[in-house]
Amino acid sequence: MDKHEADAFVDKLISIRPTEEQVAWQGLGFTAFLHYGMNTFTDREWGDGTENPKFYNPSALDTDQWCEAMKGAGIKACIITAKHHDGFCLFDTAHTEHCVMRSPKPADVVAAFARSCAKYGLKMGVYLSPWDRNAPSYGSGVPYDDYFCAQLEELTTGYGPLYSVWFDGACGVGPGGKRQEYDWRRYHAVIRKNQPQAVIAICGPDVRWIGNEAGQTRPSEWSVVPDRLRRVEYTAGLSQQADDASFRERPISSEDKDLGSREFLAGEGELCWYPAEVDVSIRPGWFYHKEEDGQIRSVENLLDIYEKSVGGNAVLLLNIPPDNTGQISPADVLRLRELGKRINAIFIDNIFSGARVTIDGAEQSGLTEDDSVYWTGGGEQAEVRIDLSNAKTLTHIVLCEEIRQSQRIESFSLFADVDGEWQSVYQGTTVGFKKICRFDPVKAAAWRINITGSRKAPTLRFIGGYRDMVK
Ligand code: FUL
Repeated sequence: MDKHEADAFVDKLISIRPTEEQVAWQGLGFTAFLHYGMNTFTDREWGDGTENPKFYNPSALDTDQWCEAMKGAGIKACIITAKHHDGFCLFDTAHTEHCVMRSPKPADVVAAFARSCAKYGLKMGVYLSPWDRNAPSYGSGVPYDDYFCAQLEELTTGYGPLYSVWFDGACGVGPGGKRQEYDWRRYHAVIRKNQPQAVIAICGPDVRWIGNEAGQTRPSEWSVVPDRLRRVEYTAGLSQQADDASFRERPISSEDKDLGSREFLAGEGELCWYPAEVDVSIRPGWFYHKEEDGQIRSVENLLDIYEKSVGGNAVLLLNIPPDNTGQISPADVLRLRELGKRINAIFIDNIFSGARVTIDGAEQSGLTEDDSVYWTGGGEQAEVRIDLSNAKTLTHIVLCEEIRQSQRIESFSLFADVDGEWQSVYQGTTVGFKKICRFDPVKAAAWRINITGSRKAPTLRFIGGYRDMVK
């Protein structure tokens, strides 16, 4: 690429921007997944669809309790499995008898959950598994699409505003060995029509699956990626045969370490804004199993996942499975509360608030406050200086770009003035919506952020400095 081409290429990269729905979704940061349904009562992860609705029998269902537990961790939104692969519906659907209304506890769980979410100020989303091992029409093409869309219609019109509709990539074989060719275009259209503010996640155009279920985020997580990633499930759904060339593009493996560097994107055609979501369970399984009561992730492990996902230009979708009483078990509730306290204790007080901030020598105001003010640089590099009135110990620095202007920062370094010497404390690559940098405690009155590489002109919307008192 000559200079002219390289310039045009960078212009193309920064012309890729999020929709307002994607910006709102990204701002939620910490969200939850609730895997609950027939598997909770059969002690399985994947039901086969032959389960008797009578098996569903919670003794003390309490969706308020779910919300209280989530609030305890600082969670802002949550997605419920309205129907998992076994086809059993947690809502009062007119389209199948394989649902909660035929159980010994005939109450619409999605409706109860929607009321609780509204009461507790949580945004609600739904997971509706396209793969349905119970529906007789599964694998028959249009009749199943009709069925699936009718259920989507119910969910998107009957339960108030949704922030996300989550389509699982797990596509399996239905009754009689039949496979369904999903009509994604049609499914998406139902959501756009009834819930235009909702994002469509995973097998959808708005939110990208991170590529693993272990809670890992790439060290450099880009939201500007090849458009073909977005069409993967789409193409697979529309394709006739599994060995179709476009179908082979389908897996986004965890080996895909680089999805957005300049070098990687140079060989790509169309690009899109497709931000990442990290889905991970607080326990080994997605559903509750009593024998996993002793295997709840530790607070430190959850904090690490939180810092790397929410602070790694992604959204965290932490799964917390209610148990077979219909409540989140006391041990998980406690862990969520501990996690919430731990996060709060670090991030409650921005030590940079009110400090003198200069960028390339010019004073800047507003960047240490969480408001809409943002700064745009004049070149690819910049030096930010933060001067405190006296030396303070920090363990974390948070940086945020203004993603409405795309994602631009490619590399940066943090320094602290320790006894008159600039000491390097952290080296990073991407920033995006939010970057949390953690380092060993350093005491200093002056701090420096050097943006060493960016796509044309970097932006900064927020700079925070924090201290973890536990360290
Ligand atoms: C997977 C499913 O097969 C699991 O059961 C779970 O729902 C997870 C979030 O997605 O594809």
